[in-house]
Amino acid sequence: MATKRPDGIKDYTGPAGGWGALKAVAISLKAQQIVTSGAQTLLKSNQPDGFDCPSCAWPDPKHTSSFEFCENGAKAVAWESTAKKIGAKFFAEHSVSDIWKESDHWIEDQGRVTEPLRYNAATDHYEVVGWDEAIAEIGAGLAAVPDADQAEFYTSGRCSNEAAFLFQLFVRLYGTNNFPDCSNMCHEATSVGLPKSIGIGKGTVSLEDFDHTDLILSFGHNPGTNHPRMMATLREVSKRGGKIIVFNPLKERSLERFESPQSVVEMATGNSTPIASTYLQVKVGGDAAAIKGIAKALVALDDAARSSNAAGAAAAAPTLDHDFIAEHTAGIEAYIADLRETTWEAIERGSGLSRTDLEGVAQIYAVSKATIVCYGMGITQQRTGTSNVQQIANLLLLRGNMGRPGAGICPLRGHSNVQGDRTVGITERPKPAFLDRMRDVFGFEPPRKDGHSVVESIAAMRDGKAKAIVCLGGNLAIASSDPQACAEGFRNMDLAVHITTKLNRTHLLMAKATYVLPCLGRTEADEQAGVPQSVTVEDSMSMVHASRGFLKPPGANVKSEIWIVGQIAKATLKGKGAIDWDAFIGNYDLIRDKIEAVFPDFADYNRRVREPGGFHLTNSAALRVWNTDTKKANFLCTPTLEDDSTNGDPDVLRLTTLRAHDQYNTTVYSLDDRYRGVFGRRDILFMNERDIARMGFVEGDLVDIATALDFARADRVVQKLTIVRYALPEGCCASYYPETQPLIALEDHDPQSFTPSYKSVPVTIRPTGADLGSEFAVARAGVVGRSKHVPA
Ligand SMILES: Nc1nc2c(c(=O)[nH]1)N[C@H]1C(S)=C(S)[C@@H](COP(=O)(O)OP(=O)(O)OC[C@H]3O[C@@H](n4cnc5c(=O)[nH]c(N)nc54)[C@H](O)[C@@H]3O)O[C@H]1N2
Ligand SMILES: Nc1nc2c(c(=O)[nH]1)N[C@H]1C(S)=C(S)[C@@H](COP(=O)(O)OP(=O)(O)OC[C@H]3O[C@@H](n4cnc5c(=O)[nH]c(N)nc54)[C@H](O)[C@@H]3O)O[C@H]1N2
Ligand SMILES: [Mo]
Repeated sequence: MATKRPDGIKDYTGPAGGWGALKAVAISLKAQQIVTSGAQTLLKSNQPDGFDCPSCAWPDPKHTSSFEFCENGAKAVAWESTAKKIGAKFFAEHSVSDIWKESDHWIEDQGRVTEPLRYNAATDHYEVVGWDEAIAEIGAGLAAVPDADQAEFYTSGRCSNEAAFLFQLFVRLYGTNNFPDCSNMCHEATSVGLPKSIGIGKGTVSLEDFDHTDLILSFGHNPGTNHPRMMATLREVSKRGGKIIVFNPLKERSLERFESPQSVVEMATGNSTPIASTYLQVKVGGDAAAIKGIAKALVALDDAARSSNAAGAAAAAPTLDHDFIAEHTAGIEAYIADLRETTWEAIERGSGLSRTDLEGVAQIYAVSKATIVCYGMGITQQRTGTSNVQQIANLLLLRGNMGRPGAGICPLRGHSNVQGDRTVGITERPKPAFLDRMRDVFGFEPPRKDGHSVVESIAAMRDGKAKAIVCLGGNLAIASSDPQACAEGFRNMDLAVHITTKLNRTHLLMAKATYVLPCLGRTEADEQAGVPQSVTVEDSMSMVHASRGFLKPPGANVKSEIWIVGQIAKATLKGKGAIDWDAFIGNYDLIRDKIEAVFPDFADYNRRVREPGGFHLTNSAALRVWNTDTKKANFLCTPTLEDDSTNGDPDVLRLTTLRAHDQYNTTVYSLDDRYRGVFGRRDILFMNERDIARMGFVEGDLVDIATALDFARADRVVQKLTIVRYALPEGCCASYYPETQPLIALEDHDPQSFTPSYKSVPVTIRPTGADLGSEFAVARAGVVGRSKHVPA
């Protein structure tokens, strides 16, 4: 049909990458008014003597001599190193209520915050305050909280190992383990699920493994947008004949075809490289069923091989690695029994894929010599996130694909240092052995009680159980589910402190006392006591390396995160713990010495991190050392196959929430989503053509969507979305994060890891009705219309 498509919607038929990517970079540099300095800055990202790109956690290339082009890394760098700044004049001209009325994009796009700010409730303006005054007041405010467990300390994964380590030292001396962290909304299912399976909560592969793999199974990630530097690796694997099997409900352009902006030939001839050899459009939330299907088929192939061998026919190779299973694993019997009991009918219904397709994958897997499974948010942000991750581990263990070259598990981490922050102690459920090390090294008894994750801290804030919050980066109230709970929570606080590069909407939710403290970004030179300092970060593959910015900071009053954390610690603790915070602030090597003292893996930290490319942290599972309860890798079976939140009702669709191509989490660079054919808007509901017709709609209709789940506070609605047809399975739909946040109840999360189920929201759809109104409507002005959820 050649019907006219809605405004701003086009069919995107080209490959990902290519000239479009180069053009997008030029546009970003221009928008941030940094065309020449920006280009020089980009050449320093992810180089041995440069800064770590603040965008994603994909590792640096092996040959760091050449600049690795990345469109979205370039956007992140341009956004941070913008020439735009805000200070006293801006805040005198704009009240907080006025700023609130602007879009999220507008708020961040005003530029870098250059002065410490304190909110004045009488005038409704932020006002510039001196550092000494701000720090003294914050210290007094934190010290006044009656019980340390009534304070929350959030981190977003851009902060360095050094800042994170100092932050957790301060907070544990203060007396709590309340460390809500962006990881709680992201790869928590990995951190909780994998230790039980393989004894470590991280991926086991290194970048070199991709040179030796012949099969990649990719579940629920969109690298062309979120890990663009991974595209070069996938392209190499595809070019040398490796197979890539994709499981994703949406057809994502970059997983189909990629044109490398670094390849002269591809750019000149327009001959792009195919990525997926097989593309399976699994149902939203259907991955566990799909994985079980592959495993079941693999076991059946193994059975067949055995019986043909027993019958004396031509020798058939077993498809399971029986030696590995016997030597290294526990729990195979129960796991296989569960697979045998699981019917194909249930697998097909749960996954939306056919038995034939899944058996086909098993046949390819059965002959692969080395397999890597990569996965992202499509797997973790589910009610079954933890068990999804464990299913992936099971599948790899069946063929011994752990701890040998070219094989392993590869969770694609989010923020550039989210993994490092966890490694150095940002965790609300600390292990006793780590706390013992903290005690021995620093001579104090750290709190032992588990603290709050994101969901638990927002609940505590909403319910009046928390009094103060300090946010080391991020945009917690917008990134979290349930904006209303977040807004109520922040407004309940006696004290809120935000350490940040830019202003965002969380900073506009006023506590009794609220401060915004401006900090340096990765790209900027950080000098302490006249000496340039480096920080360190850990990537998705456990490589730790240094990062040193070189740009001039945006203002004399913009301080390093380490300096700010150290000053708050001094003012709050007043000598408690006898830590020489000034020494740490003056020389980051001294912080690294203490990290090394607490974590022996970091032995010789200061020397090793100065070597180009840094060093690799020991990964026990990669060495086939299993730090689990059984001292083996555990097959863990999950009897439940399907997330049955739609209750079998065909009018309830499963909504997944996505990042657009021009966005970094809650930061929206522009309203385009090029590879999905969306330009200049985000108020979109992607639906399957047949669902559109079956429900009596046509493309372009304006609809409201409501959650079908009945949590304590029902009536969660997002209004005025435009239906756009898209290649995704029937029964599923998709829209953009964070606009859809009002649909997700705080209580709707994976019970094991507390990861919100952002990727599986059961929704009903109806023609747009009367405006329901909500204060959060303004947050998305011109973007999604209005949303409302009513307190019980
Ligand atoms: N440019 C840019 N880079 C980023 C970010 C960014 O926002 N912008 N964010 C960073 C962060 S913090 C993170 S965590 C990562 C996120 O990186 P990704 O994990 O790639 O994140 P998403 O875009 O949320 O979703 C990924 C994919 O999951 C698919 N999906 C949705 N539901 C399901 C499902 O049920 N099953 C399966 N198999 N697939 C599903 C979607 O179609 C989409 O292609 O990227 C990091 N890098
Ligand atoms: N519906 C839905 N919700 C989601 C997701 C989803 O897929 N769907 N994804 C979830 C995921 S994976 C994540 S990780 C979270 C993200 O949650 P957050 O990490 O809290 O959010 P960001 O948008 O990355 O934070 C951006 C802000 O960080 C600040 N910032 C930027 N750079 C720096 C810096 O160098 N230092 C400091 N101190 N501050 C800085 C700026 O103020 C900027 O506005 O969102 C989660 N929420
Ligand atoms: Mo993330």
